[in-house]
Amino acid sequence: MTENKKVADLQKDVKDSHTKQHYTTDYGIKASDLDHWLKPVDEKNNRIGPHALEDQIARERIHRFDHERIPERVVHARGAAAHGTFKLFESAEDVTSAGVLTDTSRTTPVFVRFSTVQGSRGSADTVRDVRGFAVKFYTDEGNWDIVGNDIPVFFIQESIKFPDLIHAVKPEPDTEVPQGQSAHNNFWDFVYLHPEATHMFFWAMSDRGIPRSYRMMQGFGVNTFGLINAKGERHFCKFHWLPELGVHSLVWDEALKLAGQDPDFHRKDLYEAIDNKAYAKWKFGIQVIAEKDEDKFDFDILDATKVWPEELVPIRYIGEMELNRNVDEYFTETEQVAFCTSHIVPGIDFTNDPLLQGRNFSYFDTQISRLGINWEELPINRPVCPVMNFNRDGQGRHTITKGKANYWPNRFEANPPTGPGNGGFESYPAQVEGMKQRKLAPKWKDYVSQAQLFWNSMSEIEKKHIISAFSFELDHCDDPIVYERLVTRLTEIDLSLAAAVAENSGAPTPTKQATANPGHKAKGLSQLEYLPAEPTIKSRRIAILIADGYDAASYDAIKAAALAQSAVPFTIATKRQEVKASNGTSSAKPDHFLNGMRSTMFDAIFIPGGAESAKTLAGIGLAKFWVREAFAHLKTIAAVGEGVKLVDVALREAEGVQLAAEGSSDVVDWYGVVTAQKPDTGSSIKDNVKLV
Ligand code: HDD
Repeated sequence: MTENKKVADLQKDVKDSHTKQHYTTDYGIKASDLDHWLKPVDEKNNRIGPHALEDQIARERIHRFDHERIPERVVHARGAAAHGTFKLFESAEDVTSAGVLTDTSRTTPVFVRFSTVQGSRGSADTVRDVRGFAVKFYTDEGNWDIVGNDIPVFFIQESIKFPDLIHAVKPEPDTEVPQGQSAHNNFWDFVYLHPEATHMFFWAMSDRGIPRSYRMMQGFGVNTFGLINAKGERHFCKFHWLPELGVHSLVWDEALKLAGQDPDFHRKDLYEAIDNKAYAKWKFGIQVIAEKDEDKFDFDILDATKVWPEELVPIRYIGEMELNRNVDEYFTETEQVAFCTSHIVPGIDFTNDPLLQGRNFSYFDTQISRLGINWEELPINRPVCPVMNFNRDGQGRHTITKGKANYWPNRFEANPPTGPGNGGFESYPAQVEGMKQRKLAPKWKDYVSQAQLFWNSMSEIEKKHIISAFSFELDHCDDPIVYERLVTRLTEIDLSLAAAVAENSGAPTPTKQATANPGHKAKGLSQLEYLPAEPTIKSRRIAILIADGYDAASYDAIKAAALAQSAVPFTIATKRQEVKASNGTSSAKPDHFLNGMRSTMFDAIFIPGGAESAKTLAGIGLAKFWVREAFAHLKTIAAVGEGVKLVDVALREAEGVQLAAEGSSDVVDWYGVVTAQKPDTGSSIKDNVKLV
């Protein structure tokens, strides 16, 4: 860990709060009392008087507290972050001169912040939304930020529309509803009125919108950057992150429940994995297009609403990132980190991607209102390479710079720019043509082809999930013009999809495919293609359900087996006090008691043997519900010996509920078990029970 230059740099500022050092005020005097405001006290008569304004210690504490909040990010307010390292295993020197992408001996520190987009800082993690995936590389040549998402395309082509997009998706202005969701009139109204959003909203309605973990998401730089090599040649480039653990999602019922049961599910998952040394890893890839090939595609390669299909432009994986250190303090690191698309290093350049051009303005600007003009001096933001410039003054300036040279040119020839060809940043001398106008070129008009490509490339179960997601979202829109028009947009992609969504959302059933769908498919769009190279349970959470009288042998065995494969076993019992095993000698200290957790928080459930334990659990409604709910969410449930009894009773009763409810599906839905569909068949719990 010490090889991480950024972590070493931050340690200079880290204080330990767990010391016996006496409390001091901000100006350094030791305080003798922190519990009372200075005031007249007449102890004899039991009387106290008003606060003395004089108490500088009490005033300082209140003043500071009053100003603790800063504006949250206007988007991506809710996030979690970690430190790590980036290593290159193959030099990309044929296309770039950037040290971070050519020097395979380097270990470059990174700081990565994942986020949701819509919700405020206190919103839930598991909502349906796009996830931010922002990486800051602290390179030897300065900071480089890839401010990306878990979805490779964007809603709009022109950055001027960003305020409208965000106003439309954020809670509506009159009621400030809904929080953390796009399921409302304004969002669907806006995206209908901006057809270019179609491709991205298909991605957002797919399982990509409800990831199982930040560690199980792909990342994409989205915009088109330029790579410049030592010969001065330019290639167009898109950046990719591929998770070692594969791409996995929650099922919608789980996501909904977790939003209430454990709103911090994703951030805890990240911290827990790193604490357990199950370090998350991603491969880093580039897609490059030579300048001469710029016009060879049906779409404009600067259009952020389009992917570059891998069949046409293969991804070259050249590096690996590992997240291996949790933050010491949320605010100073995760909240104060500030990413800018304009942070690039020599060897990388911008292109005329219009969205990127606007972003380059916006990020720098927003940091000033969040953090003040000297935000790049904050510990988490400052580079690990030397910084020397003519910046002076401004609120919260930290650096003390000696001497008189605060301008260029100066008579001291102090801090000169490098001049051309000496490793300083040089913009690529690109040819610029065209009349100055407020428009895009004709090639940018096709919004249907790639949305169709995405839909066609989905597996059957992914298609079902997309239909459910559209149906859920539009069900939350109560203005008929919104859901009716959106269904007409869907007829441009696929009629059967549009008809299914119409039925669920209340729109008239469409009968005509509005735009021919030639049925093209592409590699890399279905997330089912991204399973881990080797099947793994690393970092997966396994709940072991026990009560007094459990079988120590099977309990110990599963725990040891889980730990051996770097999974995380949790003992869940009828109480949190010591639980006694059937052998009369062993016992277990549970991590949680049954009602403190829910099956949604785990990836698998194991029930060890032990007649008394199984009997107790089988008699507890909540224990049975755990099994049923996990079963309905298609989780692995394993039981040995008498532990099978709990599974048997839970699932037989579930079938009983289903049968008893024949003709009255309300009752079934009330149990919440039928709504979750088995991903590979879409069958209900009743069918699943028969499979057992
Ligand atoms: Fe953005 C934050 C990703 C378009 C303006 N954006 C922000 C973050 C991510 C993205 C991951 C959070 C960074 C963090 O963790 O601090 N944004 C994207 C992607 C886009 C995109 C992948 C499309 C390619 N964004 C976009 C546009 C604009 C912005 C077109 C404005 C013109 N984004 C911002 C912002 C934010 C931001 C307002 C809010 C907080 C911040 O920048 O630091 O400036």
